[in-house]
Amino acid sequence: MSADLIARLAAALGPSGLVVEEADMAAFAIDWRRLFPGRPLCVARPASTAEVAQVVQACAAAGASIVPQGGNTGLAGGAVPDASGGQVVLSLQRMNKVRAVDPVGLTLAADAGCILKVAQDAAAEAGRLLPISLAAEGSATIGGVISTNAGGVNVLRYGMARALVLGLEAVLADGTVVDLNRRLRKDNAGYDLKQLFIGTEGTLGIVTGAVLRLVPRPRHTITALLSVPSPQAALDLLALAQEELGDTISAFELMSGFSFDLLRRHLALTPPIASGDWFVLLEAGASLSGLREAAEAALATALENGTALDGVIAETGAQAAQLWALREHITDGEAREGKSMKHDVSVPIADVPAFLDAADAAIAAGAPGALVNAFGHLGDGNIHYNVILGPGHDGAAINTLVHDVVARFAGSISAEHGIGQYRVDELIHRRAPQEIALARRLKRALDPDLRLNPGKVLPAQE
Ligand code: 2HG
Ligand code: ZN
Repeated sequence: MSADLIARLAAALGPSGLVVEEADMAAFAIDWRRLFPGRPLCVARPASTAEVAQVVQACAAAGASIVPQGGNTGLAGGAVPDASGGQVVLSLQRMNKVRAVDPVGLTLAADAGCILKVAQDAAAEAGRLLPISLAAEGSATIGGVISTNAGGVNVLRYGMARALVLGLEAVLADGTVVDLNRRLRKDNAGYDLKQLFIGTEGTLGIVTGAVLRLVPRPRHTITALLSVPSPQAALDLLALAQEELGDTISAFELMSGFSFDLLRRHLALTPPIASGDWFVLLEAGASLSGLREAAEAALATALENGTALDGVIAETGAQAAQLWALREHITDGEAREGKSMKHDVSVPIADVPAFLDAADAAIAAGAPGALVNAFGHLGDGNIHYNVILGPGHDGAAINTLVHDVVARFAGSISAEHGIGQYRVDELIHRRAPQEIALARRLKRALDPDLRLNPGKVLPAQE
C-alpha cells in the first residue's frame, strides 16, 4: 500500500516534489529543538494548491495520514510526524511566493510556504508594515503563522495572526479546495469559515495561501530597554507608558535577570544598562513627530519615581536591533542551558506579578532546585514561564505545578504557541468536557477519518 502511495505521489509531484530517503527526510522528521522525533513515510513537497489537493486525495485513497509543515519552528511539536513510519509530511516549502501587495487597500497575498520575513520585506518595499514579528521570522512561514494563530511581540497593538487574516484558501481532508481568499475589510456574509483553519494547527484543513492585512508603516520608532525592580514595577511602567505614549506602544516585553544571565553565559550578550532583577523592552511607533520627546519624558518620570532603575533609548536602528537581539536570543540561551519544560501561559495582565510569585512558590516547594526562566509579553499577560530541569526533576509534574497556578488565575495553558502534541493531555484535562466534545464534533465533521495531523490538539484516538 505504501509503495503504491509513494508511486502515486512521485507521479503527481515529480522528482523535486517527493523526498523518500531517510537522510533527506531527517530535517522534516523532528522539530528544531529536537524534542519531538518522528519518522515519516515520505515528505511531499507540492508546488501549488492543486498539487496539495492531489497529495491529500492520494493519501485519502491509501488511508495515510498527513502532517502539514511550514518552517518547522513551532515549540509544541505540532508539525512533526509520529514514530509509526506511516505518516506523510506535507511541506509547504516550495509554495513560497508573495502573490501581491496592495499598498492602498493595505493587503498582502502570499503562498502558505512564504517565509514571514520575505512577506515583511515585501510589505516594507511598498512602504507598509506587516505587523507580525517573532524571533523565528526568518524561517517561520505564513501558513504556519496562520495555522498556529501565532503571536509574537506586536500583539498588544496589532493582535494575533487571526486579527490580520482577511482571507485564505485551504485544502480539506477529502482534497476539496476552499477558496476564501477575499481581500475585503468588511465581509459579514454567512459563517466566517476561514476561522476554521486559523489556530487549528492543520487538523481541520491545510492552509495553502492567504491574504493578510497590512498597516501604515510608522515613520518614527523608539526602542527602549529599562531595568526595573520587580514585575509590579514593570506593570506600573506599562501604565505610565500607556498614559504618555498611548496607542503608539507596539511591544512591551518583560525579561527576568535570569534570562539575561543565560544570554551572558551562553551567548556573550550583555545589556547596555545596569543590571536589575527584571528588564523591560519597550517599542513604540508613530508617523507624527514628538514620539521621542514623549518617550524621553516618560523614561525620566520612571527613573525619578523609582519605577525604573536604569534605561536607554536606542539612538540608531542598529542599537535598536541590538536591544531586540537580547530579547530574541533568550530561547536560544535557554536551550543551551539544558532541557526545559515550556509553559506558554497567560493570565489577566494585572495578575502577572501575583502569578509569578505563586508559580515561583509552587516550584520552590514542589521541584526544589529547578531554575525558572520567566520572560514574555507582559503587555498581553503572556509569560513564558519555562522551567529548566535539573537531575531528578519530573517534567510532567512540573507542568502540573505551573498549570495549577495558571488555573487559580483563570488563565490559559497556551497563550500563543498552541497545543501541538506537547499539550494535548493538559488541554483535555484543563478544559471543560463540553468544550472538548464540541472540538471533537468539529474535527469529526471536517475530517471523519482523522487524516489531518492526528494526535495534534486532540488525541489521535477518540
Ligand atoms: C518568544 O516569545 C517565543 O520569544 C518563544 O514565543 C518563547 O522560548 C519560548 O518559550
Ligand atoms: Zn512568545
